[in-house]
Amino acid sequence: MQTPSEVLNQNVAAVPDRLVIEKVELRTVRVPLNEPFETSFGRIDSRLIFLVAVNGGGETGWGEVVAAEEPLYSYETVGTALHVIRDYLAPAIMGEPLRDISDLAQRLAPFRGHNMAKAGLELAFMDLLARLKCQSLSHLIGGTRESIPVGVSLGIQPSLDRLLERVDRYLDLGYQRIKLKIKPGWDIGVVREVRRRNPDIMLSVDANAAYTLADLDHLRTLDDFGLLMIEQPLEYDDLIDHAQLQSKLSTAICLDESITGIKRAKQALDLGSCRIINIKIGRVGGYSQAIGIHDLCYAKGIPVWCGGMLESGIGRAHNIALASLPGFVLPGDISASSRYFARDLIVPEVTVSRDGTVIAPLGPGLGFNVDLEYITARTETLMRLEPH
Ligand code: OSB
Ligand code: MG
Repeated sequence: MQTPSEVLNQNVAAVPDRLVIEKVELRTVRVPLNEPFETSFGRIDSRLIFLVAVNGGGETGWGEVVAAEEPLYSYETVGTALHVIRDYLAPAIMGEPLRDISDLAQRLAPFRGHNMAKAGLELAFMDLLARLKCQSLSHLIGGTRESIPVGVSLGIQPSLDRLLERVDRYLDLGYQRIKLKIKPGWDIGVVREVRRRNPDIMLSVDANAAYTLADLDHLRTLDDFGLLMIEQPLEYDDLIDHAQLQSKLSTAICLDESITGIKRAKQALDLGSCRIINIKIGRVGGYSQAIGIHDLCYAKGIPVWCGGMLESGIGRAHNIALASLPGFVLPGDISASSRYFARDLIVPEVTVSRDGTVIAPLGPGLGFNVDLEYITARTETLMRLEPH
């Protein structure tokens, strides 16, 4: 059987003759969140969504840069990504014909880091290719699953009662897994109570790097609660301490922040730093890296799942396509549009069915319509870039 990487190379190798990117449009769009989202590193009330549109071959492809406004989850921000795409990345891919996806990746490779900026362009390019080939993104990358299991990530709440109410609400809606954001002071007691009331649910926690190895004994208490995983307990760029911690915990560690590409994923598995990987297309720099990590884990029997960054429907549609690959065996952080926003940037909005799944659409590209009218109404910055 072909791996998704092989399918991708085969499908995308045949770029329509001389595909030239003629224009790149960058825009930021502010959308309010239905409720504030709080993690160990901060709290936000709205999302400044960064959209990328690329034109070529008479079509437009859409992508999203998932960076936040502040460098808290990652050093990248909306501001750094605007700068890097405008001044370096977009000029490197416009004008000259592109042969295939690896050609695009090669043109971006000389620029170090800035994975979210690179991914935004790659996503838009992949949507463009899929549209030109009249194929869904899921099919283009070798997806095998039409129905994607999903969970919900619940931020730190003002009170335990409020968290318990949210847990009940999302379980009632069908979500297959509940993930609780934790930090020192909002951890053991909260997890104990959620578990006591819901003995059989798939439950996990995400610390967003809020602990150190000095917290070993504290973190070990989490072993009592039958958690599916503990996500990124230690520093954001660490593999070594996580390997030590994993050797002393029975619960699986899942790495998020620390896995920035295929090479880091290999190192993490070799070191024993985790038993599960959260794949986010933005954090790893695009589809090629994301699919490569998937293939590596699939070959080794390591479960992966698709993480989220409170994306608009455009980023979410890409996540849905990615999560249709066979190795995405655990529920992703791919929730319904209504869990985040009163109105999404795509039509129809993403919905979660009673069995806790979302459907990977079959239409060309993203498979959703981009709501340009609403996007335009909420646009704060718009930049049109053309080859010089
Ligand atoms: O660590 O997974 C994370 C949101 C923003 C930044 C980091 C993370 C998250 C989430 C929410 O957990 C996932 C989502 O529902 O999009
Ligand atoms: Mg995380």
